[in-house]
Amino acid sequence: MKKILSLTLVLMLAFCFVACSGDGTTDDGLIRIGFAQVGAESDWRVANTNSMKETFTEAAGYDLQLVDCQEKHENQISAVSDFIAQEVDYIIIAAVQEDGWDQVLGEAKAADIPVILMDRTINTSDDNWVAWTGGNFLQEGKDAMTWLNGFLEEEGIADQPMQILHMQGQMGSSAQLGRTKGIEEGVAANANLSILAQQSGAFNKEKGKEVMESWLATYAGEDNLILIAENDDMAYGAIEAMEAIGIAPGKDIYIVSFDSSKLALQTVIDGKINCTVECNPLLAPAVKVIIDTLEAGGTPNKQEYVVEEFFDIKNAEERLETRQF
Ligand code: GYE
Repeated sequence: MKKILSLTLVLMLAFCFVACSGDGTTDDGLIRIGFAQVGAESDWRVANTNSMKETFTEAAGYDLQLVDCQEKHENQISAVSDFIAQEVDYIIIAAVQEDGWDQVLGEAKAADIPVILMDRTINTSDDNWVAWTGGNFLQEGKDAMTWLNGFLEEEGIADQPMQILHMQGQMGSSAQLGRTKGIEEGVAANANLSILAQQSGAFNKEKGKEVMESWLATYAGEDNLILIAENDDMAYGAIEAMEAIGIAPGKDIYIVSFDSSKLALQTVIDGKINCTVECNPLLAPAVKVIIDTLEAGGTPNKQEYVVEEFFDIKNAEERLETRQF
């Protein structure tokens, strides 16, 4: 009987040694990453998810657990709580909204799990996260307005009053807040520009189409309209709404959008989007640099902006072929 008992004990200990290792790494030595992704609302987001999956593979030494949070803050909070309970090695967040992070990130900190922010920034103490990488949304908004001013000059209509239909992204996300600020500042700085309507299309094509349909019902007869959509997908929806009633996108109504996917560059070449301001979703390699640095005991850069440009009829064609998303 004693023998059986001690054999059971040995087996139990052996099992525990293999299955549960105290620091949260898996028994197979993989680095465990919990990634709370916004959702799948746009081409940008899908490219971003793919970038993560392609970079953090098992072959490269990672165990990536990806949670699609369906654009809900509550889902992100529970995903992050689960990651803490599982004692993952790193938590990566692309945040649905800027606010509401203090408590759960305090818990991650207490559990000694480094939090890396990707794409979106959040409102919380800097001590609650290790590093951030992504685009400069305020700058993107400003770049859109600089481009627009130049375009209106070239078209010879810079002295005419122009009316902007401003379609915003997911409200409360840093991408929306930054771009909106840049756009509003640009409008305020040019006496010939005004915002005729402002509404969210939630960064998605269907919603973008709906919002444009409702705007067209009221404003289709107005002159000098410009649509500024805070991402390409909403612009695609708006283009469908315009074409359905015989309005030529890019001509009857000028269009500026953000992200610059391959499809957006093609739409520029087709003359339906006049400018798309770049935002790069292929952020996983930069996140990997952060993790590699931490694994080596180093300190990663706190904030790392990716380089961004814009595309219009002058450069879209030559850049389309090498475009990666
Ligand atoms: O522009 C939009 C996506 O946060 C930069 O989120 C990202 C934005 C991107 O849904 O298409």
